[in-house]
Amino acid sequence: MTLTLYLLCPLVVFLPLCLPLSVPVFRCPRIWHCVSSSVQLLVLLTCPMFCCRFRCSFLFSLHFPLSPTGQGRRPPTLSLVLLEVSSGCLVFFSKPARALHGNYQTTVTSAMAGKVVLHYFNGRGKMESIRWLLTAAEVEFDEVYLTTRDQYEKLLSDGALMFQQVPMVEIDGMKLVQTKAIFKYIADKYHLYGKDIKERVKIDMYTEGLMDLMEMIMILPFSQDPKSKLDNIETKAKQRYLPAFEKAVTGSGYLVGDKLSSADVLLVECTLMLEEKFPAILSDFPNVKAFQGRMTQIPAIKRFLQPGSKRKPQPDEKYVKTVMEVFKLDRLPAL
Ligand SMILES: N[C@@H](CCC(=O)N[C@@H](CS)C(=O)NCC(=O)O)C(=O)O
Repeated sequence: MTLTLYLLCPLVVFLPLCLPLSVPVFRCPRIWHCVSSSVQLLVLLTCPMFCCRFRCSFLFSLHFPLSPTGQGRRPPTLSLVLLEVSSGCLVFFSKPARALHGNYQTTVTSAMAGKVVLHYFNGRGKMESIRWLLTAAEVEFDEVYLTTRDQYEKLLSDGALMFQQVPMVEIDGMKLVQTKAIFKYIADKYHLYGKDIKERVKIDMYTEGLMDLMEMIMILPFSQDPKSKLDNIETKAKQRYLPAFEKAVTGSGYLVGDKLSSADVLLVECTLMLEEKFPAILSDFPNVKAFQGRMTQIPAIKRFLQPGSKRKPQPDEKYVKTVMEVFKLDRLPAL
């Protein structure tokens, strides 16, 4: 519905003006200006591929309307300028326009610049560990937030989501899906994935364990009875996971080998997540607490923890609502 309105909007604005004056339409530079602007706007609306170009020509035509009669360039009247500016605003600031063109431009300009682009919701979910890892590797990234079903369907129809799921990350000319695969690729590329296969398998074991634990916390906002789940998470964290990490972070101070790896980055993210839910949980795990203290002093991580960074807050109702709308879920799944 919104998309239809969005497509019709330039017609609604321009046709009443153009139709009564359509003869002899090409003699009058002003009318020509109107018609050409309408066409430009229509193309801009229907064809995101050309939106940058047409935005430019649209703005250009504001200043120099061209007439095919050779009467040349004339400044448009104030009323024409106001008309175009207001219809332009309608178009550019409408919700679907922002979704389609904003995302399109972010993707094109970032991908062309070789920048990493993350496609996910404006929330933590499965993407947050990837944000953490890119941050630790000091890799800049852009984000395209999924806010509407239309955007998700566009990704599907573009064939960008191999299993119809996000997270999806554009990197090195590829569109990667599957969180763990993406995580490993980034870890490997930025030398956060151990020095040999023995280190790598250890990093994988820690990573899998941490992801299992974090997944339990991640799905809480989508659970029908989150309170009862919390007790179970706390018990598992204290009895199963934290004791293993308490042993592992002695020695070099890193989980694996003698340098930072993706598993360390994940552990610091996980400990902070646990403390949000259970503030005193690390009191019985002094080595893990000390590890967290060291890791949060790493400059890139320290910056990430400051307000205004790309780190996402804990999920709220708006985030849950958006996820449910995008995936067309009418009620919380029985998790
Ligand atoms: N194994 C996948 C699972 C991804 C996943 O479940 N993504 C959710 C959003 S967090 C999704 O796209 N769900 C839509 C669906 O499964 O149809 C991964 O780890 O990336």
